[in-house]
Amino acid sequence: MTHPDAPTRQRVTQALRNQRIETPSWAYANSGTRFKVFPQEGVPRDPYEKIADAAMVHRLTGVAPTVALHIPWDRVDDYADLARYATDQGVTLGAINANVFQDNDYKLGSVTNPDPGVRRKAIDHLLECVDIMDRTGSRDLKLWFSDGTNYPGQDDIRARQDRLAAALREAYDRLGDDQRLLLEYKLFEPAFYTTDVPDWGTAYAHCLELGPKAQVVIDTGHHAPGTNIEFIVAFLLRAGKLGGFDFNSRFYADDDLMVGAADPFQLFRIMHEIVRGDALRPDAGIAFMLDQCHNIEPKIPAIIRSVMNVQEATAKALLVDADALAAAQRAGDVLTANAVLMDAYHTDVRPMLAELRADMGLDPDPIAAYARSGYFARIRAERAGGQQAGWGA
Ligand code: RM4
Ligand code: MN
Repeated sequence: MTHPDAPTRQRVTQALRNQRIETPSWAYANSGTRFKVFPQEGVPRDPYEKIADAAMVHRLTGVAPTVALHIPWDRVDDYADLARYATDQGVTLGAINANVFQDNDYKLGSVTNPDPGVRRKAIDHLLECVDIMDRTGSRDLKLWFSDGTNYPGQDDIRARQDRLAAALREAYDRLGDDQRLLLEYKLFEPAFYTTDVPDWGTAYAHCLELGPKAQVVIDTGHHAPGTNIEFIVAFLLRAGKLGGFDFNSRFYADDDLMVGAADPFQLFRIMHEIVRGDALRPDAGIAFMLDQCHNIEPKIPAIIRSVMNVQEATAKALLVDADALAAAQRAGDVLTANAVLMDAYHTDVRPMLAELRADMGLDPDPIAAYARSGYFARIRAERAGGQQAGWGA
């Protein structure tokens, strides 16, 4: 598979041309660990500047036309104006991420808090996010809850599930016809004993109960080490319950490093299941989003690199010879089946992607193009002073 034939190249590049990857507003802002945030020069000071950076990533890659917002980090007075600004820049607003994890009231949980007043406040925030979606034209409400407990006996595990279900129901019932609720899971952190949505099974069960507009989102960093994520992808796709991804990489826990940096082979295996499920097409409804933090590396090039990493894994997945694989699987030919997959994985797809970019009127090397563009010098000068954006409202 070192030299894919012309029809294969044609099929693969067509699919890659149509691929869509959403970048997160918060990845352009300052971030760090609980030990230290190292501020960077030129970092956006408001949602408009984050969108400008996202638009730059799209201009260079051609496949990142939407940017996700996080509320309240990206709260503005006039969302229609923000949406207009995005369109002027050549992008549109994507998923709205609710944030019910940074208020003092949420110490014991948000939608699962034992105090009904706190639950009301958290649910009202979810409803506010749907109001925002109406104004931004966003399709997806993405929910991640930090809710959980630290000590056995701290709260009633089962009652918390009831409270969660009631909150999700209220948010779900507020959705318009073309809107979706994407429920994200994470096994632990910040809660260390129980987490109320710890795994895909819990998320799936709640989504099933809610109805067709509720789907699961897989954040690739939110699993125990060794978890077979591609199995989860295959299962949820088959069930029609995969809504999207928050892509990033992990070595240990929720590291939020660049997707494809820690384990490009895993990313390939995930994308293979996507291709196998015919879910790459934008109209298949899977949101391919990044959820990353660039704590020590320059942010815009890191996001460009991440987009390219997803493209490379996708290209390799598209190169899998599906007929040969199916034949080997039918024949029970374990070694050939595995070899078909590995042949595709070992193909150097970078020249094909460079050629595709040239065909799309882009620079074949987006990272070099960014370095040459003068964009960084400009934002560094323009964004001197003011309050840099970070993980605060
Ligand atoms: C969470 C989760 C959410 C993200 C926040 C910042 O761990 O991954 O998707 O919005 O972090
Ligand atoms: Mn996430």
